[in-house]
Amino acid sequence: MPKEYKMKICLVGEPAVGKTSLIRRFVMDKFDDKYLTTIGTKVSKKEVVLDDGSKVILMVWDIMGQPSFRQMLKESYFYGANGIIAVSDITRKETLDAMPDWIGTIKSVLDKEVPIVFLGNKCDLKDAAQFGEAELKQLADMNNGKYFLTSAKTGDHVNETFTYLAEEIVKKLKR
Ligand code: G3D
Ligand code: MG
Repeated sequence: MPKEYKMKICLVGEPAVGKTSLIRRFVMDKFDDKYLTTIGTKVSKKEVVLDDGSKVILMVWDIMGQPSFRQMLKESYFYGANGIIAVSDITRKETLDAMPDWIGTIKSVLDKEVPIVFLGNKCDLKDAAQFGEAELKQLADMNNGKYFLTSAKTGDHVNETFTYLAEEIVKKLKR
């Protein structure tokens, strides 16, 4: 019998890496160049159907950009998260270097390990890239996760990211 699941997915990453754009692309399948910077936490909802027919309702949490956020709101933001999408921007290496800090914050709140996907976003700008697949893979391997090069602009690997995460979480729940 196909089942129904509800999951909380949190996006993390430095300001302007493309978190909000990725969610908009996934939820509405479009990219709006004029979208404004997020103020506050926002939750979007989207249903996906997995290969086995299971229905998954994804509650996708978006974060506001301010660095002070992490300390202030981390408990409630990460509380009950079933999966994490950790986003960096391939045109800014410092957004990748910030990842271990984010992982530390997540681990300090969540008592169990949850599936995590590392994204190198803005892969449509690969001429301006400051890092690539090798660095992402290293980060993913170190944290027992998966990685994708994505573009919220072209939609490259955006659906794959969310579907992969939903599948991993369901696998974990079945264990
Ligand atoms: P954030 O939510 O992580 O802070 P945003 O990031 O989604 O607000 O995106 C920050 C800027 O990067 C936005 O540009 C957005 O259009 C752009 N962007 C996001 N994803 C991509 C992508 O995959 N490719 C390209 N080329 N740009 C992307 P502005 O100019 O509005 O600040
Ligand atoms: Mg945002």
